[in-house]
Amino acid sequence: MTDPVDLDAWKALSAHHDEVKDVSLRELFAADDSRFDTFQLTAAGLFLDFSKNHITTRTHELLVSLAEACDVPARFERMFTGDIVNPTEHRPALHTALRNRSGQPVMVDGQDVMSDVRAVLTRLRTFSERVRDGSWTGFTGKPITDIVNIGIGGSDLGPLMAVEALAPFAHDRLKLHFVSNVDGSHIHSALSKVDPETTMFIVASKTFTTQETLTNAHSARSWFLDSHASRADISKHFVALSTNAEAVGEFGIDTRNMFGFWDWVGGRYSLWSAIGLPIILSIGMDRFEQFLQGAHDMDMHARTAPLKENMPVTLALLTVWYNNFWQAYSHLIAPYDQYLHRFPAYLQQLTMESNGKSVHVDGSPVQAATGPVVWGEPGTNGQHAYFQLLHQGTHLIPADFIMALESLNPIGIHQELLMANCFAQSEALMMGKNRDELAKEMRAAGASDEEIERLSGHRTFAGNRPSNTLLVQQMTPHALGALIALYEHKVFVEAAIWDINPFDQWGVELGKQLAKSIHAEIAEAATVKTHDASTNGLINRALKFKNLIA
Ligand code: G6Q
Repeated sequence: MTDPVDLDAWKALSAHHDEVKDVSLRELFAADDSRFDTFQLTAAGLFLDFSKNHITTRTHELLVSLAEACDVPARFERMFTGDIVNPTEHRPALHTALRNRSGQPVMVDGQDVMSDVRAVLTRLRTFSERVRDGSWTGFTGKPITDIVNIGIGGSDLGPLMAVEALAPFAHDRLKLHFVSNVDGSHIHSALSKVDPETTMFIVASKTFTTQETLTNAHSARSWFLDSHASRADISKHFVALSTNAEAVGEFGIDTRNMFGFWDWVGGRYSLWSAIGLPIILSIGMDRFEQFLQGAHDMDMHARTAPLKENMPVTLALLTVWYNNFWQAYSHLIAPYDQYLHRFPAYLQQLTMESNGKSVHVDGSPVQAATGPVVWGEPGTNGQHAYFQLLHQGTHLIPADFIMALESLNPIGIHQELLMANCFAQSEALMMGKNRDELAKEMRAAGASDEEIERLSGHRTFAGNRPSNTLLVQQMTPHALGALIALYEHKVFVEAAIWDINPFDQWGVELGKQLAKSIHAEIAEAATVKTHDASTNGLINRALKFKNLIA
């Protein structure tokens, strides 16, 4: 494989960067009245304004040439049609099949996987309707009121984020709780809020071997059995979402209470599968199907729209542009929507676990920087905290602003203010405030020339900070599905350009392995000498603190 940096398209972008890097966003807007119309896209109900970026039509063309040179359309086809796009685990990545609403087959090893997908959805519908309508009862005959999802990583972040994002559509009896951390405080805090007679536990684990999840699940089971419930009652209160029926059975969950998925569903891409059960219980199967439809509509767009008009491709190319040509290694996600408060955390896993790689698909080292650091918090809160660094700090941090135009809780002028803040921030980041503007403003407020001079360095803003703005009419299940799929495909396209595998996560495994061996040493409670001096010192200090060694 040719490293992307050796491609002519990459070199052309490098030369182009030298030409345009000193042209400001203000100048680009001043020179072109139609910039907003030129740099906008619509797909699956989402609107993207990408005009506030350091690009010209030439930049856009060169970026699209890079996507062509990296075979993005062919790579999309390989993923959509079940090719082994995750070669280190010998797997396809077919989250798109989970939301395939086209009626077309998706073949894996000569078998259409769609009938299995539909069968699980049908079982999930029947089960969730019983829990929602109260006909599924606990061991004392009462309807379920609380659902505790026990899972971590991909088996937690996606469902948690979506349940929160779609809170206005939530069932009015069922309360959802999520426990992920092995820190006992997490399960303790969930259990202190619920009643064993009316609580259902979902143990969500693809592998059903994850230490944190199994530890929390065992503690939940003990808590349940410590009430006046019997072992036979477990089947009314515990369900499993997993690919590992054997381990589910060994844990003591009736496999009739297990909803399966397949190894071609990656953890961080699994909220469309049975792992989405908390979402289904919260919003109901009909709305979950709208959520799948939103993602499918974005899939169709990603797969068929020309590269220049393709929304995930455009967002990915902009990330490559900043990451590799502007050395901007951090990317802010700022949802102006309180219900999307876990969306940045969810995207952090999606992007950083997928594209935090240093080798190409063939194992050779990459020459260019790969995935940036992704982070964020909902606006407007961020404006009163970290936005200072974006406006006046020394780092260039591209941002994505996400805004639903219509509030699901319209109260007074709240939505207008939220919107005003969203648009004001991207404008302020881009336009900044120069010395003349500041002087005019300060003079009008009665400041002397001396004072203006003294404060001008502190109170001027260089501006020229790029951003994208994504608008949606309302954050419905359909819109959320489209939004998540947009970012999934963006991550995929970035990986295609860098020629890395976005579907494995070997980095996660190392920590898991070491934690296992250190846990064995802590449990043995003898002085440890097997690690480096720092790790030995920390373990031994902890053992001394617990009076387990002298
Ligand atoms: C996601 C990762 C990882 C995984 C968790 C939980 O893509 O693989 O975050 O989801 O480690 O794994 P289990 O679902 O197997 O418990």
